[in-house]
Amino acid sequence: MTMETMEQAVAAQPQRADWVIDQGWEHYTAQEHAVWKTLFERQTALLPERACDEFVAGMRALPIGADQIPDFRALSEVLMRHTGWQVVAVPGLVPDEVFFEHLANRRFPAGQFIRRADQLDYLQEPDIFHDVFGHVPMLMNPVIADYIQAYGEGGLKAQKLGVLDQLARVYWYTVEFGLVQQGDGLRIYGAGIASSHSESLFAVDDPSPNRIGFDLQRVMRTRYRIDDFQESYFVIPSFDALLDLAKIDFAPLYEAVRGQPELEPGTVLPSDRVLVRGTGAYHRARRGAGA
Ligand code: HBI
Ligand code: FE
Repeated sequence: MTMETMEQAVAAQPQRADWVIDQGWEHYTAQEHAVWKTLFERQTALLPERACDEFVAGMRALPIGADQIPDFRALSEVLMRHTGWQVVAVPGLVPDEVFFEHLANRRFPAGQFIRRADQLDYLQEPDIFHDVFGHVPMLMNPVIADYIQAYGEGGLKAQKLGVLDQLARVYWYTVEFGLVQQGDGLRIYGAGIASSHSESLFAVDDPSPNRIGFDLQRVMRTRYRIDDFQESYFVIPSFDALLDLAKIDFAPLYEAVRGQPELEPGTVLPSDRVLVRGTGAYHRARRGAGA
């Protein structure tokens, strides 16, 4: 999320400094549970051939099903046993430092609300479907569990150094929009893809986007789109790559990246390890239409 969207989104005053609210599970309406069911069934039909094995395994082991919006108490109980994480409810986007503080302490702040039935495909703030369906299954994996905690710690440091944009890109192109090489092809592990029907199809099956081998400094320089599908996805060879990333001291890298130009989302460099060179057709058509 950009700083601009953040400032608009977090205008309301929270009751608590950590922004945590009660999920109030008992108060979800039948219509809200029905929206969850629609989204859940649509994504579940799509993901077996597209999501990575870890995502599918995490989903199976959690109390997440079609019929009801999940209860954070039940999710946290299972997560705590596996990887020491909890899910806490927040109203929507929270300020960066609040977000990082939660992650650094292995608490995942999840939107309490669910999108309306007429907004199934697009919304600006992370709701319970994005956060729980997209993120929580991956938190069952020990490598991702440590990586996201490290991001929280790294975020607190990056804020002090004034290099949050660079770090946020790493989060964006891994936790939110990451692809992983697995068996016979490229699979989804990023929550922004896994929780989106249209982007799951686009990221895996469409000839338009680039799929480029993940390179940390390259990603730190690459801007991203928050309002449309990504033009490039970055591919890790396996989750061991994230294990290594979680241990890296980013401070010298921020220095190295500072002197280099920023890259537009669709740029392909001669030095890139290109797995799939996209046609770019989708975004070219969008720009042609004045978007
Ligand atoms: N708050 N609830 C919520 N979810 C996010 O993903 C989130 C946030 N606040 C800040 C934020 N993300 C990003 O801007 C940081 O990762 C940089
Ligand atoms: Fe997210």
